[in-house]
Amino acid sequence: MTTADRAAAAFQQVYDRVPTGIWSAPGRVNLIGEHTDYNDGFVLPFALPYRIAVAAAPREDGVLAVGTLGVDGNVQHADPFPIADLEPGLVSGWAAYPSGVAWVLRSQGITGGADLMVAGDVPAGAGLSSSHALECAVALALLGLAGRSPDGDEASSPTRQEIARWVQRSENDFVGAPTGLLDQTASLCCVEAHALFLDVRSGKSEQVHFDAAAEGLEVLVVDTRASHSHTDGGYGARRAGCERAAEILGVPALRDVEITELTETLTRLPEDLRPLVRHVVTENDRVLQTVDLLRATRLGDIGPLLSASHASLRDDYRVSCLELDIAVDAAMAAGALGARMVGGGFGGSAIALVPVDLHSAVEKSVYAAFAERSLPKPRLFTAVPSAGAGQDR
Ligand code: GAF
Repeated sequence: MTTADRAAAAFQQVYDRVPTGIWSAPGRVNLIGEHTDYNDGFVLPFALPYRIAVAAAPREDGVLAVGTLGVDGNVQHADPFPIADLEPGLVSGWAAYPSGVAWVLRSQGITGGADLMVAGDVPAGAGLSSSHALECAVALALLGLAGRSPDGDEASSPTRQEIARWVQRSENDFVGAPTGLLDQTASLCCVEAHALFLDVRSGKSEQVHFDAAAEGLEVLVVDTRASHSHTDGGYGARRAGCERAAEILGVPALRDVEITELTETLTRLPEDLRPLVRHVVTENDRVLQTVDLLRATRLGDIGPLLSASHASLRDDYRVSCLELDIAVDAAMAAGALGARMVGGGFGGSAIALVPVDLHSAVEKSVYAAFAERSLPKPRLFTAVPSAGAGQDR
């Protein structure tokens, strides 16, 4: 049964009617370009084959009702809430994500109530963007019910990038996580067999062909099972540090710091901000180098850039953790061409670029490294660039 089928079946059981439609959105991994999005920089994510599906039908009373189907087959219900009354701070926990989307869409004139049923298989809390997949699927469902799906012909049809910005606002202002645009854009705009090269400042993007298997390689994801959150202080502190540095340097964002002038630029900053700036500037450059290699069908050569990204996130940006470092080191020791943590950090997942014939060796090495330290067994899977969000039926 697909996630869409599971959402539809649970919808029918709980609401005793057939859903009007089913929309779904994927989680993502970011090949490279971490903590660059809120600095107006470059990112290069691709969508995972794991998705969150939302079965939906309109209601006449302006109320948003949301149920979510757990792995145990039980449905958890959020308290039904009138959309007109939604305000930041009134809804907490997982229900804040769908509610925040309804709240932001209300400001776009979408005020109709809805029954929603959520089902999915994006690993939660793994730094693979399950919450953004949920938000994007809910956004498409509410827009679809209102006849304003993206890619439509009507003037009122929003673009996918517009929807990504609305979802970001719901996350920043309603959920209270000061995240950038990477994850929503990845979930909404990625396409199969490609990575999405996005210039966050201009919104310009390019679908870069990405076929690891054709080069005898794979992207192995290691979900360390170390939990993380972007609503506690660590993520916000890094972001605030970047904004402070940009202000001191008199530039709109760290994107504007030239790598050729980095050494001199750093001397104009207080010591605590220098590593943050060094990470952002060098990471943007690594994204550009990676894109050039992918365009030249030289995926096998991006390994050192991935590993340099990890070192920079670990030593300069200081958002890695023991489990992520262990995963990266164990993968490299067994022959991975490059490896790095992905997402915001402090837990979550790492990726490794692995020659297919070394898959088992890398897997064994990672499992052994975790077992040696008595850490919970990580979850490993091969990530294949998959389709972005859309209507299933
Ligand atoms: C998290 C955030 F949600 C993204 O916006 C991005 O900043 C990422 O961390 C780090 O690159 O996933």
